Amino acid sequence: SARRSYEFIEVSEPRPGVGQITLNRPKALNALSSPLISELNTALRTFQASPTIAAVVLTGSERAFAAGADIKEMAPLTFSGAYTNSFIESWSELTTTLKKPLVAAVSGHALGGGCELALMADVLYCTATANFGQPEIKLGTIPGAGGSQRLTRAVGKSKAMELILTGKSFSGEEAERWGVAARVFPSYEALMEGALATAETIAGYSKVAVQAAKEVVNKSQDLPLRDGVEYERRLFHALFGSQDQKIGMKAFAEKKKAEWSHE
Ligand code: CO8
Repeated sequence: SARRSYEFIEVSEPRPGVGQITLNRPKALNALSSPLISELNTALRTFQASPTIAAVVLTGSERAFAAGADIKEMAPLTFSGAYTNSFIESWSELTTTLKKPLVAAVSGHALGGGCELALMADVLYCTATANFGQPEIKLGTIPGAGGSQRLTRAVGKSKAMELILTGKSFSGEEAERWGVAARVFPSYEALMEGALATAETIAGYSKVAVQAAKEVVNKSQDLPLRDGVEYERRLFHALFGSQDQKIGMKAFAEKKKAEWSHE
């Protein structure tokens, strides 16, 4: 079962096919300590392996999605210690472990590593008053979990430079306007309803097609256009070998609802 006990996160299955991970370290505004990240990775692996979960929602509290990496844990780190232990590397397990779509629901602070974690999601939803930013420069360091790369791809070089060099934060409303967030919501309740509804919609489709769709969109972030288009076409061709392509197109012709085989 996906249910087991964690100290810094909560795990639930709030809708059919939907797994939810709630960061739950309220005393530190969900600062992303190594033990928290380790629990997050365990929960992601469990959801990836679960036959009943088809999409995942990642959220924090109304006050904080996550206020960053744990500054108190990082303060004494040395170069050689961080380098040889690959500090932060395990954070990106989210982007490699989970082949099922992940919707991030961001309310409150999403700063530093919290902003970077949100940027790793497949779909980012937030409240209008969410507080995003990469304040690392104020601590004498720089983003370390992909922020300089993913934020730049999302908002363009000039805006990313401004944000990362000044450490100024930006609102959920701005995040939506700049394309960082797919949608913005007026309240935490509306945010969670929106995120769960989207995850449930995704979970209602063919698992094979959903995984392929996530894979090809992600390729657009890594590959030159020509290679990305070719990659998409190969996978598009491959899906003619799935049962669900036959089921989906037959159901359309017969004006029926598709009953997916997930094969
Ligand atoms: N790490 C550790 N503890 C934190 C963190 C954090 N990032 N953020 C907040 N806390 C703790 C506070 O220390 C405080 O604890 P205590 O009650 O024991 O003093 C508690 O959470 C509540 O925080 P505040 O009292 O400060 O709450 P406020 O509402 O006054 O302020 C803020 C909220 C504005 C979010 C404020 O807490 C803040 O500025 N936090 C730090 C934000 C920040 O700089 N984040 C970036 C960290 S650096 C980083 O993430 C690098 C990422 C690189 C990727 C991986 C490499 C590490």
